[in-house]
Amino acid sequence: NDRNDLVRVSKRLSLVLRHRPETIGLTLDPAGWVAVDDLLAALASHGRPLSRERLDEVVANNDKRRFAYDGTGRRIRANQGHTVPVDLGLAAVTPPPTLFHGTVERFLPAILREGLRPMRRQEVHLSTDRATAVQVGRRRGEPVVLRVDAAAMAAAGHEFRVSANGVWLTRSVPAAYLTRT
Ligand code: HQG
Repeated sequence: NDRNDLVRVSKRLSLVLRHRPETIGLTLDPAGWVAVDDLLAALASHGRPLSRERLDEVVANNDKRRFAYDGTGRRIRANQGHTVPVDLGLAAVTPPPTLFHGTVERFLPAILREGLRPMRRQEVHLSTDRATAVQVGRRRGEPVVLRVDAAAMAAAGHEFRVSANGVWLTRSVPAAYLTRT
């Protein structure tokens, strides 16, 4: 059905705009942008044709607003979640005092030892609300939610950025700032 197709296209876009642009012969610019014309041509030449109208629908209706056009509508990028190195050009901002991270029990020993690390991604992903963290953790099993003392981190000089779709990003979270909830 249509919803499943939107999800399928969103996953394909996540793959090429966050992780493996080379699989369809694309290169992202340093800020993660790619020309929409190039994206559509690359998808078509790799057997995954997508119309501009359908792309518009995916961008507009995506549950997490994962993708954004630039001001001209000629370029597109993923709002967050990259594994390829990109500089999104987001300004460092003061975070809310508390942020949350959703994970699972099996990662806790390592996390409490070495803190939250970005792993394959460029940054650690945090949310302002607990419910989102529960959802994020649930992707991997029974969710465990960690509270991040963002106020103390900011006071200690850690930088925070917020993506266009409201995900809070930071390079790492030392274990001292984490509490299991
Ligand atoms: C864990 C999805 C061991 C971390 C979601 C997580 C999010 C450690 C996993 C976004 C660790 C990395 C990101 C350490 C962290 N030792 N494990 N020191 N530090 N971990 O997918 O936050 O749908 O890269 O807890 O909704 O789960 O794709 O990060 O379990 O917003 O748009 O290592 O991805 O968004 O996993 O998810 P991920 P995440 P999208």
